[in-house]
Amino acid sequence: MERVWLALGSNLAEPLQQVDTALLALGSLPKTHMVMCSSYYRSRPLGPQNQPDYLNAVVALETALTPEELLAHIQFIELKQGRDRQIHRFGPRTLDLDILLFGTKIIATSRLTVPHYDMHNREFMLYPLEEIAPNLRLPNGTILVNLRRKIARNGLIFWDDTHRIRYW
Ligand code: PH2
Ligand code: MG
Ligand code: MG
Repeated sequence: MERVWLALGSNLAEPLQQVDTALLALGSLPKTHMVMCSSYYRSRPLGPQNQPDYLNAVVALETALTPEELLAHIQFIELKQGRDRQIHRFGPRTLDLDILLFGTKIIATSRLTVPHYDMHNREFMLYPLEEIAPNLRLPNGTILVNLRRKIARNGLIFWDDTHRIRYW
């Protein structure tokens, strides 16, 4: 089993429901267990500014799936939840599931880049990740806390007042 960290994002069609539904789907993947989920955060859009704020969160899973298998499953979950792949790369979406880390693997294929190529620049990935993995190191040895200390703040706040880590 490998410990995997996924980032969740939604800024269309009831983001709270989208992310809750995605958690249920992730929890029922084969050979996979949900471990924990960060609080839900509200973040300003990266990319075009004429789109709603995002709900972002990070989950930890234990899985015996391969990275490619997990990718296929999460893309299917995105599709089931109405993901339109035609829209702009940084445009609005009902659900985005990104693999941040897959154990200590470093993957660079045409379909997968792990660790996530831009996580070190994204407040909405680093803060939720640190909430559930405060002692994490990246595969190259970088300490997560040191990355988080360096990024510019961009107004990240909790989504609502029910913020808490959830454990399964
Ligand atoms: N995802 C994007 C583009 N911009 N902005 C925020 N705040 N959160 C996201 O998850 C996000 C984004 C493309 O995946
Ligand atoms: Mg994505
Ligand atoms: Mg993304």
